[in-house]
Amino acid sequence: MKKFISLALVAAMTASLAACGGSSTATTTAAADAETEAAATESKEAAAGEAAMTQVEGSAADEDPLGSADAKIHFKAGITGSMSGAYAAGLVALRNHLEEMSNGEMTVDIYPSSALGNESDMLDAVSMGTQDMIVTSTGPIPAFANATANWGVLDLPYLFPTYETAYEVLDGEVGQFLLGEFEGTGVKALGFWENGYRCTTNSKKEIVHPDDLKGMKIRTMENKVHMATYTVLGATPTAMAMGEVFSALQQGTIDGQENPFSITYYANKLHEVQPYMTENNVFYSPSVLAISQDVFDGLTEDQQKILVEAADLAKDEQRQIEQRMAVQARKDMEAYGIVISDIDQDEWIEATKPVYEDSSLGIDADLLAKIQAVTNK
Ligand code: EAX
Repeated sequence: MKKFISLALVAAMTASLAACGGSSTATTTAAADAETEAAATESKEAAAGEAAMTQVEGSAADEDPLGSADAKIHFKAGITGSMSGAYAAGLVALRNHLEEMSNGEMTVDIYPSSALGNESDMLDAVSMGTQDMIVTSTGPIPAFANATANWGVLDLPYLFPTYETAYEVLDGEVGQFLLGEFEGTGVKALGFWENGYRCTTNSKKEIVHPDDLKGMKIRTMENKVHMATYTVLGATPTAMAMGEVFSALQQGTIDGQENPFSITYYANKLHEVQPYMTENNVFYSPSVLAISQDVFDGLTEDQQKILVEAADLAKDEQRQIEQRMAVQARKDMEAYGIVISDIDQDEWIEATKPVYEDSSLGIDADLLAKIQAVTNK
């Protein structure tokens, strides 16, 4: 049984000690002892191979996937990760805003763990109106429609040096232009959420330098920019749907994969089959919350306004939750016994530069220039 020690619990213990009015020193010491004790228990459990998957503030791990049964409108939303991941957390945040702002009229029913299929299939289902909502990575988007082919620019390695530059681009002119590219595809993109900084995991050895990847079969998303990147790094990229990754790693048909800490650990528990992780942050990867255009058009103007506003509120919360998960996942994974390697990022940036010269990827030079005008400021 996975032991959950909620950070909120430790914070509450600290707060209640402080509220007892004890002397500040005594309170601080007692609170610190409580926190140390909790951390010690956590790491003992984790070291015993039973990861204490520490829930972060905003986690949806204990939430019901289905929204309020009393709601009149249920948006059926598909994701590949479990309820413990940052996508589910964002959808629960969206649900809470929707139920409150619509007086319970609208809600979100979450279908996690690829229950509705892989991201490419779910995107098609949303465009056909057989699925209401999706939170997807950018993985399948460049190949989804002619109009969205230029999304590949967002998948370039080491494009966004910080979260802040990513948000400035995604919430600004370039991001809004790309969201608009879905116009006429049957999908309405409601905003950029967060997938995270994607790192490499594997079952064989520590990866510190790009050369260490030589000959390794690394699962990537079905995304040509990501595949080109792992090719120039010397690996053999193997495109595969997320739902198949855990068993492929377990059977050894692939040596590794690449995903943010939050997706690797919280959403898919890949730490159970991946003893090595490298914090190389090769891609900052956005995700997208999208709704079927037909479903959106079927809402009243007020309902549409509420949905757009709720999605924007949930966007900021989801990004913060993803970042909290990224930090906590590294701590939990190290406590579990995963070997996590840090790298010299300049070495990796240099090694992936040829991807920017690969004309077969069809990267839109103007869009790239606009992005780099922000990121190189
Ligand atoms: O969008 O497929 C992937 O690696 C994605 O990061 C995952 O499905 C979440």
